[in-house]
Amino acid sequence: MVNKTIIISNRLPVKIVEQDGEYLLSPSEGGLATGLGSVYKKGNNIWVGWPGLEIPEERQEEVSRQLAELNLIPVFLTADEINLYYEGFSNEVLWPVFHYMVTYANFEQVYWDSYQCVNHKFRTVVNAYLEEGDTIWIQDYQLLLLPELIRATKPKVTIGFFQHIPFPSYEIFRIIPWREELLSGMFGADLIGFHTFDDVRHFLNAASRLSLAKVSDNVITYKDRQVVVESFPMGIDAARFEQLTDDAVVAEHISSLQETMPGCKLILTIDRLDYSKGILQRLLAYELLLQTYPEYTDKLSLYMIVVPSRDTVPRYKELRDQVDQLVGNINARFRTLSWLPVHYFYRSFPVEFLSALYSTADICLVTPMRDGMNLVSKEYVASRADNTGVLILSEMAGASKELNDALIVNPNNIGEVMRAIVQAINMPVEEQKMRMSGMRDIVKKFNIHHWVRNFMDKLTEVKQMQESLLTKYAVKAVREQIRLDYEKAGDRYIFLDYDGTLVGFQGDIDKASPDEEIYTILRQLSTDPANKVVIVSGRRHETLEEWFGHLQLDLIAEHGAWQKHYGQGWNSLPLLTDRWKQEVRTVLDTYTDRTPGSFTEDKSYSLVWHYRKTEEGLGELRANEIFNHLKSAVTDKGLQMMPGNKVIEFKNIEVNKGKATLAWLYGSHPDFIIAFGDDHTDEDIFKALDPKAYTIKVGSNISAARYYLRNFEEVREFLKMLAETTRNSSE
Ligand code: GDG
Repeated sequence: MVNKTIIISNRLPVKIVEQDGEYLLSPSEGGLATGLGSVYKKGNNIWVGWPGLEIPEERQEEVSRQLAELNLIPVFLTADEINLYYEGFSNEVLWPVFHYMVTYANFEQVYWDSYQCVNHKFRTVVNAYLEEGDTIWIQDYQLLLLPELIRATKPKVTIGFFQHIPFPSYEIFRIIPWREELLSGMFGADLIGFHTFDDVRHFLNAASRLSLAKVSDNVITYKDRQVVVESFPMGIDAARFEQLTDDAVVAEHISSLQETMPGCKLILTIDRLDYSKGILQRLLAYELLLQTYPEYTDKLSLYMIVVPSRDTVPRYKELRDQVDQLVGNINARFRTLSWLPVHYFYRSFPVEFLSALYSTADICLVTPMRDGMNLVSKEYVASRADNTGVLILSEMAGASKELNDALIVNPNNIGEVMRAIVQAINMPVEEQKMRMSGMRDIVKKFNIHHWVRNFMDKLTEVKQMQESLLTKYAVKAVREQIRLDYEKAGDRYIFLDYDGTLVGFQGDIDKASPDEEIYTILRQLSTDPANKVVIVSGRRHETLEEWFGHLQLDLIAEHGAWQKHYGQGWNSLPLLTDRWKQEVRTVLDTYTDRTPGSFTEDKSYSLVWHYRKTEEGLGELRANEIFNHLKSAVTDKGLQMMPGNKVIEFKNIEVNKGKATLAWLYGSHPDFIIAFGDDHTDEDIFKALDPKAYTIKVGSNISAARYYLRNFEEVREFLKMLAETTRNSSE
C-alpha cells in the first residue's frame, strides 16, 4: 500500500443540505479547500472532519458512503459536542484568548472536558485509516490536542499542524487554565506552522516558559523528539480572483453597481461577524469622517458585508445588535433623500458578487483588531487587474507583514483610520498603481498552492532532519566491532565525561564520588600502555584531583579551563575576564531564592546554576526562565549559556570541551579514538572529533554522536569489555 496523506480539520470542505429526506452534498469552494484539494483528492489520500451538521445515527452510514466518493471521512458530532467543544471551548475560550479578548473568555470545565473528548473522537476515526509511514496535516485551533494523541498511538507517522489564527503573547496565553496540556498536545507534531513570525515567536516563548521543552532557535526538543516551528503566510487562489474579473456574470454585477452609485467613491468591507474584526471601530471612524468632512456627503458609499457566523454564541448576538444599531444611527444621521452613507448586508453572497465588489471598490477597508492572516485583503489585491485601488490594512492582521504597501493603520486609533480613508480618497492614480502592483506581485507569487507546497516540503525536510539526528543504539554487533578495532589499535585515546556517563545522577553533587567499580575499570584501562585515558569534565579541578589524581589519567576540568597531563601539574587557560560574573550571579541569586533546592556554583571560568535537588519540573521551568532572562546579556558579554543535565552553565565562549579535546589530540594521530558523554557540553566533543572516531552519547538518541547507550551502567559494561580486551591482548 502506498503511503497516504490525511488532512484533518474541524469542518470537512463540503456543504450538506437535507432536501426531501435526501442529503445533498456540494464541495466548498473556499481558498483552503481549493489549496488542499491538490492533496486530498489524489490517490488514496483523505480529508477527515465534521460534516457540518448533526446526522442521526441511522443515516450516518449513508452519508459516510456519499462522502467517501469525495475522499472525505466524517467525524460525527452530537449537538452537545458542537455546543461544548466547538462553540464552547474553541470559540469561547481559544478564539477570544488567541485574539487578545481575554475578558470574553469563559473558562468552563465542561467545555474543556468536551474538547478533550472530541479530540479523542477525531483520533479514533483517524486511527481507523492510519498506517505507519502516512503523513498527517492537522488544521487549526479546534484540534490542538490531536497531534500528541495520534503520536501516542502511532509514534512514527509524520504530523504537520497549522494554526490559522494568531498565537498570542505568552502573558496572554498563560491565562488559560489548561495551557500546559494544550502545548504538549501541539508538541506531538513534527512541524508547527503559523501565519507570521510573531506567532512563531510567541509560541516558542510560551513553550520555553510554560513547559519542560527545551527551545533552541525555532526547534523545540520535547520528550526526546524535535519539533520545528515556522511561519507559512497563507495565500489565496490568486489566479481565480484575477480570472473572475473577466467573467460575464461578474461584469454584469459591476455595471449595475456602478449605476447605483454614480459619482460615489466605494469603500468596501467584508468580514465574518466577529468581534476580532473591528467592525464597530471601523464604523466609528467612518462616522467621524462624515462629521469632520461634511463635503464628503453623497460622495462616499460604505459597502459593508457581514457574513453571519456563530450567531448562537451570546457575544456574537450582542455584536450583531450593536452593529445594527450603529449603522442605523449613521444612516439616520447623515443620509439625504437620494444618498445612503452605509450599505449594510448581513448575509453572504456568491463569489461572483464579491469579485464585482472587489473590482468596483475604490478603497478596501480591512481593520481587524487581530487577525491571523486576513484573506479578504489579498482577494481585493488579486482582483485589481488595472493596479488601481487603495487597501487600508490593520497592522494587527497577519497580512500587514506582507502587504506593506497598503496604508497601514492601528484599528484602535479611530482618527488615524479616518485620516487613512481621506488619504485613500485623494490618492493620485500613479501612487495607487505603484503601491498596488508591488502587492499584486506578492499575492500572485505566494498563493495558496505555494503555501501548500511550502508546508508539505518543509514537513518532509523536518522528518528527514529528525531521522538524521537520531543516533543509533550501539547494539551488540556495533559494540563488538568497536572492540575489534580497539584490539587492533596500538595507540588509543579514550575521552570520558564523568557525571551521568560513568556514574548515575545524585541529588548532592558531592555525593557523586567514584565507587570501587569505576576505579577498577579506570585502573585497568589506564594501565594498558597503548591507552591514553582522559577524563573531560565540567567539575572543578580540585575535585578531579582529589578523585583521580592518584590514577594514570589525564584530566580536563571545568570544560577545558583547567588541564593536567598525567604526571605533570595543573595548567589553566590564560586569564580570562570574569567581570561578567557579578552581574550574572545577581540574577541567578534571585532565582535561587525562589527555587528551593537550587544553588549556584562558582568555578574559575564559569557559574553554574544547579537544580538537581529541586522539585520535579520546577527546576526545568526556572532554567527556561533564566535562559530567557539572560539571553541577550549572554551575547553582549561574549559568554555562552549551556543547559546541561540539571544544570545551566554560563562561561566564557573560549572554554569548551570540544576545543579542549582537540588540543589534547594536537600533533598525535592515534589509531583509535572513542569519546563518551551525556549532556549538551559533550556534544562539542562529538562535533569536534574526526567522523571516524567512535562517539557515544549516554541516555538520549538525539545527538551528534554516532551511537548511543542507554545509561551509565551500559557504559560501564562496555568499558569493562574493552578493559578485558586490553588484558587479553597484552597477556
Ligand atoms: C481565519 C482567520 C485567516 C467572506 N464573505 C463571503 C465570503 N467570504 C470569504 C472571503 C475570505 C473568507 O471568507 C474570510 O477569510 P478571512 O481570512 O478574512 O477570515 P476568517 O474566516 O476569520 O479566517 C484568518 C484565515 O482563517 C485563513 O487562514 O486569514 O485570519 O481568522 O476568503 O472571500 N465568501 C463568499 N461569500 C461571502 O459572502 N463566497
